[in-house]
Amino acid sequence: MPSMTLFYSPTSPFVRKVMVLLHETEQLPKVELQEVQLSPTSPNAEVNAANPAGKIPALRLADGSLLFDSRVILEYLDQQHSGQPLLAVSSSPRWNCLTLCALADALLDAAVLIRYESFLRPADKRWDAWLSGQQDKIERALAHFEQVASSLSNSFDLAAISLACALGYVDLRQPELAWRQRYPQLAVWYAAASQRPSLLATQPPL
Ligand code: GSF
Repeated sequence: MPSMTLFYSPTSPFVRKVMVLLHETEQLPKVELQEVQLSPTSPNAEVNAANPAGKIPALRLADGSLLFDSRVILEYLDQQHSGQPLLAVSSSPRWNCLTLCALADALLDAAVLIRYESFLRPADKRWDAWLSGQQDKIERALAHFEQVASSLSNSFDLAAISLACALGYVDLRQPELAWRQRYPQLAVWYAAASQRPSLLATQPPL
């Protein structure tokens, strides 16, 4: 019997992070999915009531309290299972993991903003310099992950979940980016990571 409700969309990369963690930690039965459609220009009233930022994911707990955003939800759910924690407890690996999580989320923020600017905004109002500024953030983040690819934790931790979901979203929305040619070590890491059952089960619909 599910005790929590997740505001959900199958194409949201931030929601996907939560779904991957639920798979990895065998907590899927605890969560009921409430599918919503939303964008900054067509908000969802229920999501606005759950999260004043009007964004998903948001998680309603059994006592009615609400958690957002995705990083908070990941940390909460990581404390609700008895397996190996996906966020290191000791200080140096912990801060390293959280910093990589933040960079993967920054990459995703830029990719989502580009999606809104190019898909939602009327073509005659598009701002090319702003779009290329966001694209540069994606490129710098990919270059950083290429540098650290060989030291990415062998265990599939919160940083790995965030990075894999970010790369999956780049492939979905910018298939022409061809990042694998420029970042070969990252490509090798992602090729292996994306075969995990948790990632295969949460692939966004095309
Ligand atoms: C970002 C969530 C987000 O942008 C988090 O949860 O980590 N920092 C937040 N969610 C998008 C959907 S998506 O593209 O994953 C969202 O809810 N957008 C609606 C809006 O009004 O921006």
